Amino acid sequence: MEPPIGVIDSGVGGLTVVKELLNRLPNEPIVYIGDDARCPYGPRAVEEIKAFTMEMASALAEKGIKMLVIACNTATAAALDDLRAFFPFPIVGVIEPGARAAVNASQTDEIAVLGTVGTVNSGAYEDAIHRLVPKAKVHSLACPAFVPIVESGQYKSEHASTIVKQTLEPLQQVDFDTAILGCTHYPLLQHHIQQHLPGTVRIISSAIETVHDVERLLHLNSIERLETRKVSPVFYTTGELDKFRSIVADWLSIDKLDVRQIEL
Ligand code: I24
Ligand code: DGL
Repeated sequence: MEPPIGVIDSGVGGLTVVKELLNRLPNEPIVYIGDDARCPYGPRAVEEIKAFTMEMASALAEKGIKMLVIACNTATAAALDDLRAFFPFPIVGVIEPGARAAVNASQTDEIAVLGTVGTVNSGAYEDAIHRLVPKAKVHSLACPAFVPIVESGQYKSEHASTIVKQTLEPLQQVDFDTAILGCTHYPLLQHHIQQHLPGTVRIISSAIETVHDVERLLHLNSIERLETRKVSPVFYTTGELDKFRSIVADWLSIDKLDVRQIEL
């Protein structure tokens, strides 16, 4: 068996990236770790997030992977540089691809970034945007109430709409034409977010952009899988197996689910 693409996340949010990978690269084998036992990463200290992310990457490196995708924005912000310096395989984060898509979409070079406290405090999106367009203006907003709303399953509710409206209020004084959903969970709130931003604002979610980068890097390194017989992805969780399995099943609708537990 050839080594798969590894995907790591703080929990189940990274399944949004897996879904896009399965769509665009159906022949690629995938192994995923979700650190459900220690989710969320958003409010944690940088050093802790670095250590947890390194543990997940090491666990996959031991199993053998040809490439790593850090599907979590908070983990990418804290640990991408460290991991790139440490591991020999190519590593893709979710921040650079989202930043690139945003500067391409924006006509005014004024971009809003929504993310967890960890992602916003890191300044990683500002850095990535400024590397591409030095004169861009970046308006970052931490939205700490968003992940709990999604994880409580209320993301479609009127309550969710109210929380989104309140959280986005500081952006009313700000001019921007593009907003980045800088967190795995926010695409589930996209409808509410769009509703409480000016109608002309373009919303960017990074999952699709990230998979473009994966495709490019596979090709560049000549490590694509050429065989077309499908292989089913393998999912590991550090948390409760049954809950994890039901979210994977619900989100990905795969017929043969291989879900296991792992200790880091
Ligand atoms: N969505 C997320 N996390 C959860 C959840 C959810 N519970 C319901 N929904 N729980 O993230 C996190 C806690 N752990 C506990 C241990 O097991 C795993 C989960 C967003 C997922 C994005 C892919 C709502 C829900 C769902 C299925 C699909 C999508 C979704 F049940 F938002
Ligand atoms: N996966 C995280 C992110 O994209 C959100 C959940 C968490 O805080 O761990 O930032």
